[in-house]
Amino acid sequence: MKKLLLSTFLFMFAIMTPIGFVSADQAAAPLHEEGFEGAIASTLYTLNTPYGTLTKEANQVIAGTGSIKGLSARGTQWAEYASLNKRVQLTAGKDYTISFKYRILEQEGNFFYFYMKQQVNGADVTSGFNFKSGGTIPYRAELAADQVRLTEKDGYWLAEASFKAAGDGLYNMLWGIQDGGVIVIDDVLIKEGKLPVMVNKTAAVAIEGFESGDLTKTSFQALGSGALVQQAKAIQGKYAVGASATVQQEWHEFLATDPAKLELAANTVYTVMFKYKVVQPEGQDSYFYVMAGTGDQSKAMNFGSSAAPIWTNVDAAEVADRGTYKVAKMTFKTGSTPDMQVKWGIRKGGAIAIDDVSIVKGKASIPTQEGPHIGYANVVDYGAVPNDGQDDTVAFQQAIATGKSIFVPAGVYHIEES
Ligand SMILES: [Ca+2]
Ligand SMILES: [Ca+2]
Repeated sequence: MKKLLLSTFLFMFAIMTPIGFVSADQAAAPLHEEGFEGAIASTLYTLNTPYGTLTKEANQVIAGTGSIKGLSARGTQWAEYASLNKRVQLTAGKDYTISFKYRILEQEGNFFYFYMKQQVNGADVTSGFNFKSGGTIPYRAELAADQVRLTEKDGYWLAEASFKAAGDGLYNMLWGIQDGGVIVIDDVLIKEGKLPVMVNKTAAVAIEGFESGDLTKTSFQALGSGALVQQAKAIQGKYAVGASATVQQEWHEFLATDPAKLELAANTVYTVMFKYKVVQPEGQDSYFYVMAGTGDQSKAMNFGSSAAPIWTNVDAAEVADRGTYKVAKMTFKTGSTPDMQVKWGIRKGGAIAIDDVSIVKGKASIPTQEGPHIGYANVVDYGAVPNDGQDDTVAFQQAIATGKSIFVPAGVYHIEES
């Protein structure tokens, strides 16, 4: 069985956003699975009167034809509506993950909760978490932050928690409501293994040098006159993206992130950095620009032949001169619109080439030293291939051996413990 070495790597990722990291450990057969499609007596669950019922109402059910519904009034402190009482055997020292779907039908007075209880050496060991509308977890017991995850899905939320069984035995697992609220839960699943560490697989793009010679293989799309250019116009390597516009073209966009491959989260700080070469200088009242977002929420920087931004509405925009080309960066916070793109354009004439584009979460400065990947070891450069189902362990080890910070482009990687 494949395991993820992620805990070893996490500190290295600390300065970069870990991206696209998904465990390969998905194959284990569930220990327990319940979708509440039949009578409750046919399940291992106990519903506690008056809080728990089996609902078959189509507008309440999450999946299939039945879900469990928990309902309690304001002022009721600990309303345990459902339990899975000592029916699932767990083994001491093993990691398990429990997941269930839920939908809140009426907002909590205080919180909803899920807890596990077990006797270890005669003492109760309790672990679990409280959760609220909007996916917040006000309290966790005996579970680290990365062991509990609430993810919004289409029409419901998925709760996942992983834990190490403190002792052999049959656990008591229970679901409840604190101070009123109405909730439905469904599709409870318990399986061996830790919660895979998973972040938005398109949260950022590694440094893109366009060296595949195929824009469709990147997280970018060409607009207008934008196209891959070669050789003389390339800044680093063989390819760059080039574009030109006439003085009559006021806002000529030529490159954008592909929203199908790269999604910028709302209200999040990102830094976009890229190299550029002015092929035909901008004229008077003319400039090149990079922008994120639209309308009132857009963040932009205008740049050109000078080694400083021409104009910007962000605090952290920079241009550095590297002789034959320049490096520009803009740190910006996205607005409340979740589908933001980063776009490059030309206003009123000029020609430009863009290369080595990176978009990462958080702040970053233009490095003082130049290198093909500006101080980062990109695992892809060491042979890791995302999304191919093959083992990437050696590539990661080699990238780590460089002593540089590790950069992980979007995708799924498989790493085996040795
Ligand atoms: Ca169901
Ligand atoms: Ca290049």
